[in-house]
Amino acid sequence: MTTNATPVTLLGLGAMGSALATALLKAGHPVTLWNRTPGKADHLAGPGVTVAGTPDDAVRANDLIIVCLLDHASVHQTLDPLARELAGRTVINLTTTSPAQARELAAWAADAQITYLDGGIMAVPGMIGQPGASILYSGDAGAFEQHRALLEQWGASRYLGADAGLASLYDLALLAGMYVMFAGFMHGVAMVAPAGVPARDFAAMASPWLAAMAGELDGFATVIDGGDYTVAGQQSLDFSDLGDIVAASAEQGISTEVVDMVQRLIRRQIDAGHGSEGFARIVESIRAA
Ligand code: FVH
Repeated sequence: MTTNATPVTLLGLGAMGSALATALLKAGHPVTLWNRTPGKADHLAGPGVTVAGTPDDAVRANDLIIVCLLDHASVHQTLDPLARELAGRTVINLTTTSPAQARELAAWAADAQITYLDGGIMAVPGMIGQPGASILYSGDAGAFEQHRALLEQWGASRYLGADAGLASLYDLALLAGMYVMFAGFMHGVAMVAPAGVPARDFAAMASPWLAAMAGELDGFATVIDGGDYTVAGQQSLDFSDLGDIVAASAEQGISTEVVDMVQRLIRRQIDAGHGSEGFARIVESIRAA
């Protein structure tokens, strides 16, 4: 075990908190653990582990406090009574919150003289400490730099700026992309199911197809940032009309909600006279709520 590794307090030993603690222990960091329900640290017992009976004891043990609880409300319920003990220490909050909640917590921390860094985890617990895991950070730049080596034990670490809400904003925006893609996949599964196609067979075809199509994102981004949807070489909105997909879905007797949503975004731009422009223009349907 490395003896000069920063000692850390970790509040919250759910699935994610446990994975974070395991990675820190593997890297030689002494950890003090607290969880609301006792017993959740039992599987982590061993050299370098101290289990605190109260959150106060856990916070007093170290200058660096990692928080990974259920939600914003549980973070306040846990930290509010500890404001005095937390003053002068650093809190890195990896609990998923909204950008506004992250900013509110950062303001609360500033009032209490607590250094605050917010994090958005782009991984599931099994990925922590493995290639592919990444965590986004925003808030106090000094805290990020000071603890960067420790943060890298969990996954690739990226600092997005002093606005504490940024990590959450990017986190939720990336998750939005993921969930809509997953919904598109589920739509495809439902569409071929009446033809007797098992979801597993469809997934084997959809996975490389969607991976190849992800290569289009860069081109869309270039058009959007350039602000000119008439640039040559793009697939037009008229060509992208999802009428056939909607009709085929209805013929299969399934819900058309997923494709209707995309079709509405396309139609709004066509109806406004932009049918010959590129597909990326649907971002304007989304921007104008
Ligand atoms: N698990 C995942 O895949 C995702 C990946 C992306 C990031 N999320 C976020 O991480 C936060 C923690 O998630 P988790 O997976 O560890 O969640 P649980 O296993 O449900 O553990 C929740 C812990 O929170 C404690 N807790 C809940 N309410 C309170 C409260 N009022 N006061 C104090 N602690 C509270 C709970 O304690 P207990 O129920 O064992 O007593 C767990 O330690 C989360 O924001 C994800 O969105 C994970």
